[in-house]
Amino acid sequence: MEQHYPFSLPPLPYAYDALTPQLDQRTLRFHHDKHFAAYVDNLNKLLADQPEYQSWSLEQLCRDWCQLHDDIRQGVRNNAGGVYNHDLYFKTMTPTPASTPSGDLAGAITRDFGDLQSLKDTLKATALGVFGSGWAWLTYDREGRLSVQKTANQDTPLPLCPLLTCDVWEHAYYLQYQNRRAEYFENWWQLVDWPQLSETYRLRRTTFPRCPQG
Ligand code: MN3
Repeated sequence: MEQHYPFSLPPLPYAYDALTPQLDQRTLRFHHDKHFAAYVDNLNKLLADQPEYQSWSLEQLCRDWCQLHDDIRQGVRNNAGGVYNHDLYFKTMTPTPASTPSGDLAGAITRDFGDLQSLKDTLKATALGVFGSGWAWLTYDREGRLSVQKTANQDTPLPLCPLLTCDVWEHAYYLQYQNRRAEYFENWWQLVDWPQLSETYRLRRTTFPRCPQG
């Protein structure tokens, strides 16, 4: 998201029913229109009377939240992270997924995980291992090395650059899957937009120009 205050809610990049049966319309409506929107609104409210931070990019707010004034520090940490994480989450799912990565990314997955199944197994174990609310990530560093990370609450993996993320807050799946996080993960995995991720990774020197590791 290439912007600063006031932030706006990015539209869902596909129709609300486009990801069925893996994610149903009701789940997407609540997740995007209520939860994601609330993070955007709350972040704007926190920054409304903080002109010195209104030029900060979303990445900067997420990465450097510890430098903010005491009274807004934790709120910005939570809500800027909520905006950043959900933006990536919705953008990296697609109604017309391809089953495999290609190009540089395919090579990097082989190099760093062995194969795609091993990456999936690691990411799944990480997603299922998040205690409470959080996120499981596929990230890359300055050298393009891939790794799987987890973060709690709405924390981001910055300064590692995120490529893909699975939201394992219950609000991401509870309406459709109740407590079945593993089933949600398996179905979410089917929606991953590998062509887009492959292109992002190919362009990694320029895709995240503000990312210190990029
Ligand atoms: Mn969420």
